[in-house]
Amino acid sequence: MRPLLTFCGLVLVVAYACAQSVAWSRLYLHPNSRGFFPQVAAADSQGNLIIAGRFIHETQAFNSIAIVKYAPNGDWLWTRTFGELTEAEYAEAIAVAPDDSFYFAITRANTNSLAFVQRWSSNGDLLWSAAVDETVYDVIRQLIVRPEGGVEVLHAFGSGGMGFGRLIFDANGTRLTSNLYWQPNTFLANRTPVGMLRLNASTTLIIFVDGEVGEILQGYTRTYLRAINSTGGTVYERILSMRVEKFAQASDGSLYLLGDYWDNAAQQMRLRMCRVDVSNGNLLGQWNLGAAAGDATPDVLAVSGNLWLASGGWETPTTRGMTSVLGLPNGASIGTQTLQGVYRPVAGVGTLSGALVQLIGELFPNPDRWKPALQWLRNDGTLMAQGYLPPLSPADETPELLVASPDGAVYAIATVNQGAQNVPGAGIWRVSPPPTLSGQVILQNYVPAPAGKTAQFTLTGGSQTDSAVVTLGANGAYSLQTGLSGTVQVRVYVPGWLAQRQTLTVGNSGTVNASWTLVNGDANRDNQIDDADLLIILFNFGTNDPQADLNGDGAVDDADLLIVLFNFGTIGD
Ligand SMILES: [Ca+2]
Ligand SMILES: [Ca+2]
Ligand SMILES: [Ca+2]
Ligand SMILES: [Ca+2]
Repeated sequence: MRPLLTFCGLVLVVAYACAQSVAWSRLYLHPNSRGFFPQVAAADSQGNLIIAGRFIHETQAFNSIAIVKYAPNGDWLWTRTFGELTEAEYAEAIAVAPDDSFYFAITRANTNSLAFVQRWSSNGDLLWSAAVDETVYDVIRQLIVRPEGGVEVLHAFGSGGMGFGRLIFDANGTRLTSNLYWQPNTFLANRTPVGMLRLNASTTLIIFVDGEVGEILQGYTRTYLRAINSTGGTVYERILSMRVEKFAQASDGSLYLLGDYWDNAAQQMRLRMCRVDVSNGNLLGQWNLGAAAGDATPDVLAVSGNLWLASGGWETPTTRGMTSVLGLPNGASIGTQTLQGVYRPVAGVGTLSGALVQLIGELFPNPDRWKPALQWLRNDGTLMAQGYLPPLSPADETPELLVASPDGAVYAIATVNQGAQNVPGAGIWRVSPPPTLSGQVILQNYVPAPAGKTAQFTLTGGSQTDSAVVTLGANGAYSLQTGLSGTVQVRVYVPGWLAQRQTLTVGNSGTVNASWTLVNGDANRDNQIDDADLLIILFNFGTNDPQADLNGDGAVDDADLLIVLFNFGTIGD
């Protein structure tokens, strides 16, 4: 086996990432079929996994749909199928409702393609199925569950061109709204929907691409942001100078978009990002991802809080690879990773802890076969864990889907071939998050609330070190996810207090509770309390000097002097 994901160039901070914790893996083979191909997946509120895809009948030519549900412990719960023997069906989109029923979109391909919106119970009962047949071509792109009930549908349709529709179904399958935006009567006649974002109960943002602006053909495709109201009227429309493929909303409500544009100097398609204020469509920022230095494809965009992770595969005349960039809302990068070789970034998700997870495919030689790998990134850019997923087959395992479970784990899904039998199935891996330390950092003799103070954590396990700056919450509460496990020495330091070490036993996942009570009195911040600290208090006595005001009450007085005297001679860890 080749070394794990050889890094070249800059690396996302710590290269000492630990192996990740795979809770279980399964190979789902559809009974009485010649193969199952996973297409969409989602997790419900309990962490159950729902995968849907197409399966090939044993003797009939036209594939149909299978939906499979697994429990978080790996138990197979049920399989359901949908389709006709004389037509081919494809899974297009899935969205889980708060009651763990789910909406599901299917295409039935024929000379007239037909789309279906369906609702299934959490037990796998088909509650209703509504056909959508606007034109010859009908394919649903996206489903969004409406908090007030029902589902919003982004639909691609057309006949000799491509337009889009926004449809709304209520929870019982009645179509309430049909806003159809037909293809333009232009040379390309093409407005292809990319996705939608529900802004509030009455406004939805539609993202679509068009190779023309005002009927003039462009050198590369532009992206349109059109916010529509409840009757389909335009609230605003904006044009972005890139072709968007991926989008994700940040916790501050702004929208990140990842796409490509024609770079004249390089004579290549290069990656570009935008950040947009969705309330009015105004551009908050636009930047190019120059680290993906080649003909690049916008493959992955994931967001945690306001932090973004963007990845793209690229090619130059002499080499190829993939580049990932982790960055801030202003576009500044806090970490870049470039892998040279045949890699494919497949998907990325933010997780419960704030970590970002990326699913990568790597092509292995002799014989050529794809294998999936995962990377876990802390939101400060630290690579906490990475590794290949344990093999389910010696042949191709092509990574397809990545789902964040609400319990903090992720599900990675691949199309797995089985060598001699060559009946593909769905490989499923449940991967537990890296371990978390949590507890309290108690700042002794400190009057103000500790929330907002920062503590410096240094973790050492064997030859590996992980450093992090953690902002304390109410009562000094903290939480820190790390890639280190086993016997880990943890040192916590807050300037003004003495550092303290503890030796902890850290599992491959799960939470370790550990609290610290830090001794006050180190005015000069050299990690010991002695004459020097005493002199600082005495010298500033009667002032409000913040360094000498050890207890933080705004005055340098007897109380601060007593803190030093009481702890005099103490040395930190
Ligand atoms: Ca079929
Ligand atoms: Ca049709
Ligand atoms: Ca000192
Ligand atoms: Ca004081």
